[in-house]
Amino acid sequence: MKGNGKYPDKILERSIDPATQTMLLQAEQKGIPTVWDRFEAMQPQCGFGELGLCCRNCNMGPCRISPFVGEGPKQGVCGATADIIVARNLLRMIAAGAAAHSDHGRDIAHTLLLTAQGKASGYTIKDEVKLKALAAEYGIETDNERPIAEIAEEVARAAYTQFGQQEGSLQFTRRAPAKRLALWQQLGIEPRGIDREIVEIMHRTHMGVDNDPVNLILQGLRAALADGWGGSMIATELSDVLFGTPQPKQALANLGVLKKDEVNLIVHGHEPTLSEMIVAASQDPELLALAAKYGAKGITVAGICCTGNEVLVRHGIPIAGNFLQQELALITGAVEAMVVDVQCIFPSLGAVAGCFHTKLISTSPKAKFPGATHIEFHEERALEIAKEIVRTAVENFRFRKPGQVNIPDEKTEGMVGFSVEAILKALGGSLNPLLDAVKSGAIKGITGVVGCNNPKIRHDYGHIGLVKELIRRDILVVTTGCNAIACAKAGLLKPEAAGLAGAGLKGVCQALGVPPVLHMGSCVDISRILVACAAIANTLGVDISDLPVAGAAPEWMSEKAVSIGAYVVASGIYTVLGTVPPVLGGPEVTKLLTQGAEQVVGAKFAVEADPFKAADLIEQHINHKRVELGLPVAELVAA
Ligand code: SF4
Ligand code: MSK
Repeated sequence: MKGNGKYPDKILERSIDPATQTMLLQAEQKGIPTVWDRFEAMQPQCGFGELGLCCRNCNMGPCRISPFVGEGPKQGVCGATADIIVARNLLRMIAAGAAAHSDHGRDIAHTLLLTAQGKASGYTIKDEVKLKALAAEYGIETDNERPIAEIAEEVARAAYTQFGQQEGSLQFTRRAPAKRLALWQQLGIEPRGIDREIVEIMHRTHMGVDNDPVNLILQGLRAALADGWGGSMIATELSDVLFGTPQPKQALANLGVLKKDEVNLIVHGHEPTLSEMIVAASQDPELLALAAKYGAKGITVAGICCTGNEVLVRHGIPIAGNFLQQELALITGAVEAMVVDVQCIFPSLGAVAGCFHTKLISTSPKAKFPGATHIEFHEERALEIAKEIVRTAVENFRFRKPGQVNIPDEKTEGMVGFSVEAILKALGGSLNPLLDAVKSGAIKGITGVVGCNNPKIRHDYGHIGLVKELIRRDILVVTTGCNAIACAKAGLLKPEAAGLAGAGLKGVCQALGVPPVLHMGSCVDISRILVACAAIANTLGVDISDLPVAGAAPEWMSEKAVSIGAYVVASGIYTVLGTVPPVLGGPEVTKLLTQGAEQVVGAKFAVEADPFKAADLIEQHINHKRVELGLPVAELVAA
């Protein structure tokens, strides 16, 4: 690729996002290495690792299996084959991903419990209707006479039990269509308790335990289901109860949301408990007065990654960027504090912050970082701690060096906050208008496009290429996580983006006044997509695997994404990945995931890095499902 006069090829090849390009140039000029430089320095990456063929599960190893025909060892020291090693490694990724989401869910249950007991500071129950609906699901008395706090305490305890449960089933799996549930039971993959399934993965993948790749993968699906229909769903539902169920609102996205003349505080990570309080504290008159004293016109809170998505969809707090922009946000020189909780936070941030006046503030006892100041967060003193953090940022404003400040101009407006409840409201209270549009072919199908960024793929190119191509083909897109942020930056969350959609989808969006890409929230909010699919399948009296729907993660990188992919496929949804998971060294495992799974759970994985070819795969799949449902099928739209 030729440079464009403004940026050299190297920068243009790294990202399609203009704000990111501006900051990459800044990084280079300032001599600050970023994730892309480290990725380049890491080349060539370990071929054994890429194929999933190395094992360190015991100290007879490390072992690595040669992928070459006739050459090198074909078994580990214990006799483990390539497929056994690949399956075990994949399962451990699922365990870590499911643990991360679920521990997040547990923390939200903890906050709800403390709130109900009057022990948490600053939190209230924001959605009593949802609380009562959840209580009813758990079989908890919701009599009108019953104090809300009492119901909330029982719901929090009921959610807690889902983690340590040893037998029985997870309550929210009851939301799945009866056919799906029966299939999980028949396959022996219905999750019993969230922690139990994760622990069982760690047991089974210990040296000398489960050495059947198929049996291993089935346990991976069970733990992943415990994430999607358990830990993640608990996180979403209880967050809605505590912080409010998202409703459509306008918000801004990209690094241009940072303000030259205000205190800028970035919240980054995944959990909404602290970021909610930071938002409240940033409006404190005393802190605003302090900011004014130091010459700042106000306090801007902006998000990165999913902690950002949580406050974006609930409060319209601007989002500064997605995963690969976290270092670049600091390189603007305009950030007084970056406050991090858990997940997706680069250990490099402290060093980058150290090049500026920026304070990196870690807050979770579970996640400390080099170069960070640790201000530990506890719900019991949430507002007080949030104020201390905001005060730290405000106090730091006077140390900002104006000569170092370079905020890119780009910020794009979009509509966010499409919870299932909000979608239903937009549809007039019933799924029927959506189903009618799907039945007529105006909307061919629905695809959830989610997941991270990954320097293996040009930043945002995989996301935006695929989403634009899908809406052009009349496929409605629902999105979460870093894809949602990419779409916001690219203007795809504006109702006017309907102009980029095919005629059918455009008509539906214009009639409803919604964009063709619906931002449903953070990574744990992929559980909202499961709930929507279950509701559609239940309304039509079919299984989720019968629906003209698909999933995609064009730039995924995290272990959480592996768990997500596994629960989405186990829920019956065909899923296309943009980066290759480390499984290709195991032919049996690869075949199972990309072919055999279809016969087992009614869905499978595909891997396609080219977003246009990925759109072809998805459209073909959706058309196939439409034929099976007896719905009209239009000709394939060429890429
Ligand atoms: Fe090697 Fe087997 Fe030990 Fe893995 S479990 S390190 S393959 S001996
Ligand atoms: S933040 S898990 S990089 S989507 Fe949820 Fe983005 Fe992936 Fe983290």
